[in-house]
Amino acid sequence: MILEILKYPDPRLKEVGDPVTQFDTELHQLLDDMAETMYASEGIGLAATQVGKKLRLFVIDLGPQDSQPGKLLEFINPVLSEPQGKIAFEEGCLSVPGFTEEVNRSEMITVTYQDRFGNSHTLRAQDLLAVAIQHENDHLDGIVFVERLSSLKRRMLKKKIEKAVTL
Ligand code: Y12
Ligand code: CO
Repeated sequence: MILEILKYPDPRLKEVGDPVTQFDTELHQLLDDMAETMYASEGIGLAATQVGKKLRLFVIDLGPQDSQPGKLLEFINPVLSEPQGKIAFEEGCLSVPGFTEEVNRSEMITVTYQDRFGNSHTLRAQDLLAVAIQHENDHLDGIVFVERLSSLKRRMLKKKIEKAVTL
């Protein structure tokens, strides 16, 4: 089922997700629906907060990479650590359609997370995957990339968004 994606500045995007405690069919359905919604919207990442679910989980599929086909990744109760390096990346978000801005992130991070069955994993991620994980993890803390911009860039982008909404 395709879910409705909340659009910035919907106040529900500011909610902090609760840890997932039940690894049941309801969770599996939500993960499947989120993946379907992400693919239908041509996105590469989607967090539960963006579909109005106050839970700590997100899905990512970066699409084909280095002649390998795209792979759906599911992260539940992620915890980020060991940030290394800096990267400035032009980010977009399905909750802020039509707008992109350069955001400063860590180039490399470690993420510890659970899969849909509750098993724990650790992944060292870099470049685009590291950026995607940081972007999606921010959503779980109620942070949209707009809030990561310098105050000048943020004010300019907010004005552009307000203008687009009232058109
Ligand atoms: C790097 C940076 C940010 C992320 C987070 C995930 N972001 C997205 O999935 C962005 C999707 C997106 C899709 C758009 O729609 C189409 O391309 C058809 C789009 O364009 C418009 O809305 C006009 C903008 C963003 C991961 C990795
Ligand atoms: Co986003």
